[in-house]
Amino acid sequence: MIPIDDSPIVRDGKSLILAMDHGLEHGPVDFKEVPEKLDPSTVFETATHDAVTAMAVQKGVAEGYYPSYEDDVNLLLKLNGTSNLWMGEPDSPVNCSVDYAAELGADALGFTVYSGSNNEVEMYEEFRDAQEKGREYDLPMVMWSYPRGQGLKNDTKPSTISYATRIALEIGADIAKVKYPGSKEAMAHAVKSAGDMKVVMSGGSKTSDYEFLSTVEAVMDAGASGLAVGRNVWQREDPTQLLDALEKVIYEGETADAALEE
Ligand code: FBP
Repeated sequence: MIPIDDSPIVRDGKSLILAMDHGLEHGPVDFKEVPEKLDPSTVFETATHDAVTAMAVQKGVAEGYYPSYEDDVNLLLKLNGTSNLWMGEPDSPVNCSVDYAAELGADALGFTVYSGSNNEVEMYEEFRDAQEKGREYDLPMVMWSYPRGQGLKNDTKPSTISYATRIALEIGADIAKVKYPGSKEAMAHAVKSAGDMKVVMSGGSKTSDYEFLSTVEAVMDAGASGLAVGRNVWQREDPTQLLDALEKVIYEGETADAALEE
Protein backbone atom coordinates (compact mmCIF):
# COMPACT_ATOMS: atom_id res chain seq x y z
CA MET A 1 0.00 0.00 0.00
CA ILE A 2 1.28 3.45 -0.92
CA PRO A 3 -0.33 6.80 -0.01
CA ILE A 4 -2.85 7.62 -2.75
CA ASP A 5 -4.81 10.55 -1.33
CA ASP A 6 -3.15 12.84 -3.88
CA SER A 7 -3.95 10.50 -6.77
CA PRO A 8 -6.49 11.69 -9.36
CA ILE A 9 -8.74 8.72 -8.55
CA VAL A 10 -9.26 9.96 -4.97
CA ARG A 11 -11.32 12.99 -3.96
CA ASP A 12 -11.30 14.03 -0.29
CA GLY A 13 -10.05 10.56 0.62
CA LYS A 14 -12.93 8.85 -1.20
CA SER A 15 -13.45 7.26 -4.61
CA LEU A 16 -16.33 6.53 -6.91
CA ILE A 17 -15.11 4.28 -9.69
CA LEU A 18 -17.49 3.70 -12.58
CA ALA A 19 -16.87 0.18 -13.93
CA MET A 20 -17.77 -0.75 -17.48
CA ASP A 21 -16.03 -4.03 -18.27
CA HIS A 22 -19.27 -5.99 -18.29
CA GLY A 23 -19.26 -6.57 -22.05
CA LEU A 24 -16.31 -8.87 -21.38
CA GLU A 25 -17.25 -10.24 -17.96
CA HIS A 26 -20.96 -10.87 -18.58
CA GLY A 27 -21.57 -10.19 -22.28
CA PRO A 28 -23.97 -7.82 -24.08
CA VAL A 29 -26.83 -9.25 -22.00
CA ASP A 30 -26.07 -6.58 -19.36
CA PHE A 31 -27.02 -3.90 -21.92
CA LYS A 32 -30.33 -5.51 -22.88
CA GLU A 33 -32.53 -2.97 -21.09
CA VAL A 34 -30.35 -0.01 -22.07
CA PRO A 35 -29.16 -0.87 -25.60
CA GLU A 36 -27.85 2.65 -26.19
CA LYS A 37 -25.20 1.94 -23.53
CA LEU A 38 -23.61 -0.63 -25.85
CA ASP A 39 -21.86 2.46 -27.21
CA PRO A 40 -19.05 3.02 -24.66
CA SER A 41 -19.14 6.79 -25.34
CA THR A 42 -22.47 7.00 -23.51
CA VAL A 43 -20.90 5.59 -20.33
CA PHE A 44 -17.80 7.79 -20.71
CA GLU A 45 -20.25 10.73 -20.81
CA THR A 46 -21.68 9.53 -17.49
CA ALA A 47 -18.15 9.33 -16.07
CA THR A 48 -17.68 13.07 -16.64
CA HIS A 49 -19.95 13.65 -13.60
CA ASP A 50 -18.01 15.31 -10.75
CA ALA A 51 -18.78 12.45 -8.39
CA VAL A 52 -16.88 9.94 -10.55
CA THR A 53 -13.16 9.76 -9.79
CA ALA A 54 -12.26 7.15 -12.43
CA MET A 55 -13.73 4.93 -15.09
CA ALA A 56 -12.62 1.28 -15.20
CA VAL A 57 -12.45 -0.29 -18.65
CA GLN A 58 -10.58 -2.95 -20.56
CA LYS A 59 -7.78 -2.11 -23.01
CA GLY A 60 -9.83 -2.21 -26.22
CA VAL A 61 -12.42 0.25 -24.93
CA ALA A 62 -9.65 2.52 -23.61
CA GLU A 63 -7.90 2.47 -26.99
CA GLY A 64 -11.06 3.31 -28.91
CA TYR A 65 -12.80 5.81 -26.67
CA TYR A 66 -10.52 7.26 -23.99
CA PRO A 67 -8.72 9.72 -26.31
CA SER A 68 -11.98 11.72 -26.57
CA TYR A 69 -12.39 11.84 -22.78
CA GLU A 70 -8.86 12.13 -21.41
CA ASP A 71 -9.40 15.73 -20.29
CA ASP A 72 -12.60 14.93 -18.39
CA VAL A 73 -12.27 11.38 -17.10
CA ASN A 74 -9.58 9.56 -15.10
CA LEU A 75 -8.73 6.17 -16.55
CA LEU A 76 -8.50 2.99 -14.49
CA LEU A 77 -7.16 0.33 -16.83
CA LYS A 78 -8.38 -3.14 -15.90
CA LEU A 79 -5.43 -5.38 -16.70
CA ASN A 80 -7.14 -8.76 -16.56
CA GLY A 81 -10.63 -10.04 -17.19
CA THR A 82 -12.42 -13.11 -18.42
CA SER A 83 -15.59 -13.90 -20.33
CA ASN A 84 -18.68 -15.60 -19.03
CA LEU A 85 -18.08 -18.32 -21.60
CA TRP A 86 -15.17 -19.70 -19.54
CA MET A 87 -16.49 -22.72 -17.63
CA GLY A 88 -13.35 -23.67 -15.74
CA GLU A 89 -12.17 -22.88 -12.22
CA PRO A 90 -12.20 -19.06 -11.72
CA ASP A 91 -9.36 -17.42 -13.60
CA SER A 92 -8.74 -14.07 -15.28
CA PRO A 93 -6.19 -13.77 -18.09
CA VAL A 94 -3.95 -10.72 -18.26
CA ASN A 95 -5.11 -8.75 -21.31
CA CYS A 96 -2.97 -5.63 -20.98
CA SER A 97 0.56 -4.87 -19.79
CA VAL A 98 1.31 -2.10 -17.31
CA ASP A 99 3.54 -0.41 -19.90
CA TYR A 100 0.69 -0.27 -22.39
CA ALA A 101 -1.78 0.91 -19.73
CA ALA A 102 0.58 3.80 -18.94
CA GLU A 103 0.91 4.55 -22.66
CA LEU A 104 -2.88 4.73 -22.93
CA GLY A 105 -2.92 7.34 -20.16
CA ALA A 106 -3.99 5.24 -17.18
CA ASP A 107 -4.26 6.99 -13.80
CA ALA A 108 -4.65 3.67 -11.99
CA LEU A 109 -4.61 -0.07 -12.58
CA GLY A 110 -7.23 -2.71 -11.85
CA PHE A 111 -6.68 -6.41 -11.28
CA THR A 112 -9.04 -9.23 -10.32
CA VAL A 113 -7.78 -11.88 -7.92
CA TYR A 114 -9.86 -14.97 -7.18
CA SER A 115 -8.34 -16.15 -3.90
CA GLY A 116 -9.40 -19.73 -3.19
CA SER A 117 -9.49 -20.69 -6.85
CA ASN A 118 -7.28 -23.52 -8.03
CA ASN A 119 -5.62 -20.81 -10.09
CA GLU A 120 -4.73 -18.72 -7.04
CA VAL A 121 -0.99 -19.34 -7.31
CA GLU A 122 -0.77 -18.12 -10.92
CA MET A 123 -3.10 -15.19 -10.23
CA TYR A 124 -0.98 -14.02 -7.28
CA GLU A 125 2.14 -14.23 -9.45
CA GLU A 126 0.48 -12.20 -12.20
CA PHE A 127 -0.75 -9.68 -9.64
CA ARG A 128 2.79 -9.42 -8.22
CA ASP A 129 4.24 -8.62 -11.66
CA ALA A 130 1.57 -5.99 -12.37
CA GLN A 131 1.73 -4.42 -8.91
CA GLU A 132 5.53 -4.08 -8.95
CA LYS A 133 5.56 -2.72 -12.51
CA GLY A 134 2.79 -0.29 -11.56
CA ARG A 135 4.97 1.08 -8.76
CA GLU A 136 7.52 2.19 -11.39
CA TYR A 137 4.82 4.45 -12.86
CA ASP A 138 3.35 5.42 -9.47
CA LEU A 139 -0.01 3.99 -10.53
CA PRO A 140 -2.39 2.98 -7.71
CA MET A 141 -3.54 -0.63 -7.85
CA VAL A 142 -7.22 -1.39 -7.31
CA MET A 143 -7.75 -5.08 -6.56
CA TRP A 144 -11.09 -6.70 -7.39
CA SER A 145 -10.66 -9.04 -4.40
CA TYR A 146 -13.19 -11.77 -5.10
CA PRO A 147 -12.59 -15.05 -3.21
CA ARG A 148 -14.16 -17.65 -5.46
CA GLY A 149 -13.70 -21.29 -6.44
CA GLN A 150 -15.03 -24.80 -6.03
CA GLY A 151 -14.20 -24.88 -2.33
CA LEU A 152 -16.06 -21.64 -1.56
CA LYS A 153 -19.82 -22.00 -1.33
CA ASN A 154 -20.65 -18.46 -0.15
CA ASP A 155 -18.44 -15.71 -1.54
CA THR A 156 -20.09 -12.84 0.39
CA LYS A 157 -20.12 -14.18 3.95
CA PRO A 158 -18.57 -11.75 6.46
CA SER A 159 -15.45 -13.82 7.20
CA THR A 160 -14.76 -14.22 3.48
CA ILE A 161 -15.05 -10.49 2.77
CA SER A 162 -12.81 -9.62 5.74
CA TYR A 163 -10.30 -12.15 4.40
CA ALA A 164 -10.62 -10.54 0.94
CA THR A 165 -9.71 -7.06 2.20
CA ARG A 166 -6.85 -8.44 4.28
CA ILE A 167 -5.41 -10.37 1.33
CA ALA A 168 -5.50 -7.17 -0.74
CA LEU A 169 -3.50 -5.32 1.95
CA GLU A 170 -1.02 -8.17 2.33
CA ILE A 171 -0.22 -8.59 -1.36
CA GLY A 172 0.10 -4.89 -2.16
CA ALA A 173 -3.16 -3.36 -3.35
CA ASP A 174 -3.96 0.30 -2.66
CA ILE A 175 -7.73 -0.13 -2.82
CA ALA A 176 -9.69 -3.36 -2.28
CA LYS A 177 -12.96 -3.64 -4.14
CA VAL A 178 -15.15 -6.20 -2.40
CA LYS A 179 -18.75 -7.40 -2.45
CA TYR A 180 -21.07 -6.21 0.32
CA PRO A 181 -21.00 -8.75 3.18
CA GLY A 182 -24.64 -8.12 4.10
CA SER A 183 -24.44 -5.74 7.07
CA LYS A 184 -22.77 -2.54 8.24
CA GLU A 185 -21.06 -4.45 11.08
CA ALA A 186 -19.58 -7.02 8.71
CA MET A 187 -18.39 -4.25 6.39
CA ALA A 188 -16.81 -2.41 9.34
CA HIS A 189 -14.84 -5.56 10.20
CA ALA A 190 -13.75 -5.93 6.58
CA VAL A 191 -12.55 -2.29 6.58
CA LYS A 192 -10.67 -2.85 9.86
CA SER A 193 -9.05 -5.98 8.47
CA ALA A 194 -7.51 -3.86 5.71
CA GLY A 195 -5.56 -1.61 8.12
CA ASP A 196 -5.09 1.83 6.52
CA MET A 197 -5.76 0.57 3.01
CA LYS A 198 -8.91 1.86 1.33
CA VAL A 199 -11.88 -0.44 0.82
CA VAL A 200 -14.66 0.22 -1.67
CA MET A 201 -17.87 -1.69 -2.25
CA SER A 202 -18.60 -3.46 -5.51
CA GLY A 203 -22.00 -2.39 -6.86
CA GLY A 204 -23.80 -5.63 -7.80
CA SER A 205 -26.92 -6.06 -9.88
CA LYS A 206 -29.34 -3.16 -10.20
CA THR A 207 -31.65 -2.35 -7.29
CA SER A 208 -33.92 0.63 -6.51
CA ASP A 209 -32.39 4.06 -5.88
CA TYR A 210 -33.32 3.89 -2.21
CA GLU A 211 -32.08 0.34 -1.63
CA PHE A 212 -28.77 1.09 -3.33
CA LEU A 213 -28.20 4.42 -1.58
CA SER A 214 -29.07 2.89 1.80
CA THR A 215 -26.44 0.21 1.27
CA VAL A 216 -23.90 2.85 0.24
CA GLU A 217 -24.80 4.84 3.37
CA ALA A 218 -24.16 1.74 5.53
CA VAL A 219 -20.88 1.10 3.75
CA MET A 220 -19.70 4.68 4.31
CA ASP A 221 -20.78 4.51 7.98
CA ALA A 222 -18.69 1.35 8.21
CA GLY A 223 -15.61 3.36 7.31
CA ALA A 224 -15.30 2.41 3.64
CA SER A 225 -13.85 4.82 1.10
CA GLY A 226 -16.53 4.66 -1.55
CA LEU A 227 -17.73 2.58 -4.39
CA ALA A 228 -16.72 0.83 -7.59
CA VAL A 229 -20.00 0.42 -9.40
CA GLY A 230 -21.28 -0.48 -12.83
CA ARG A 231 -24.83 -1.67 -13.42
CA ASN A 232 -26.43 0.29 -10.58
CA VAL A 233 -25.35 3.46 -12.35
CA TRP A 234 -25.27 2.96 -16.11
CA GLN A 235 -28.23 0.56 -16.32
CA ARG A 236 -30.36 3.57 -15.36
CA GLU A 237 -31.61 5.52 -18.33
CA ASP A 238 -30.49 8.77 -16.72
CA PRO A 239 -27.76 8.05 -14.16
CA THR A 240 -27.28 11.74 -13.28
CA GLN A 241 -29.87 11.87 -10.50
CA LEU A 242 -28.38 8.82 -8.77
CA LEU A 243 -24.84 10.18 -9.17
CA ASP A 244 -25.96 13.49 -7.62
CA ALA A 245 -27.29 11.53 -4.63
CA LEU A 246 -24.20 9.30 -4.45
CA GLU A 247 -22.04 12.42 -4.38
CA LYS A 248 -23.87 13.57 -1.25
CA VAL A 249 -23.71 10.21 0.52
CA ILE A 250 -20.07 9.47 -0.34
CA TYR A 251 -18.37 12.88 -0.11
CA GLU A 252 -20.72 14.87 2.11
CA GLY A 253 -21.78 12.14 4.55
CA GLU A 254 -25.50 12.63 3.94
CA THR A 255 -28.05 9.91 4.58
CA ALA A 256 -29.82 8.16 1.71
CA ASP A 257 -33.09 9.84 2.75
CA ALA A 258 -31.57 13.32 2.74
CA ALA A 259 -29.74 12.75 -0.54
CA LEU A 260 -32.93 11.64 -2.27
CA GLU A 261 -35.07 14.44 -0.84
CA GLU A 262 -33.05 17.29 -2.36
P1 FBP B 1 -21.30 -4.07 -10.90
O1 FBP B 1 -21.34 -2.85 -10.03
O2 FBP B 1 -22.18 -3.94 -12.08
O3 FBP B 1 -21.56 -5.32 -10.09
O4 FBP B 1 -19.82 -4.15 -11.47
C1 FBP B 1 -18.70 -4.43 -10.68
C2 FBP B 1 -17.91 -5.55 -11.31
O5 FBP B 1 -16.79 -5.90 -10.51
C3 FBP B 1 -17.45 -5.25 -12.71
O6 FBP B 1 -16.23 -4.57 -12.76
C4 FBP B 1 -17.37 -6.61 -13.31
O7 FBP B 1 -17.66 -6.62 -14.68
C5 FBP B 1 -18.45 -7.36 -12.59
O8 FBP B 1 -18.71 -6.69 -11.39
C6 FBP B 1 -18.02 -8.76 -12.31
O9 FBP B 1 -18.98 -9.34 -11.46
P2 FBP B 1 -19.04 -10.89 -11.23
O10 FBP B 1 -17.64 -11.44 -11.36
O11 FBP B 1 -19.61 -11.05 -9.85
O12 FBP B 1 -19.95 -11.41 -12.28
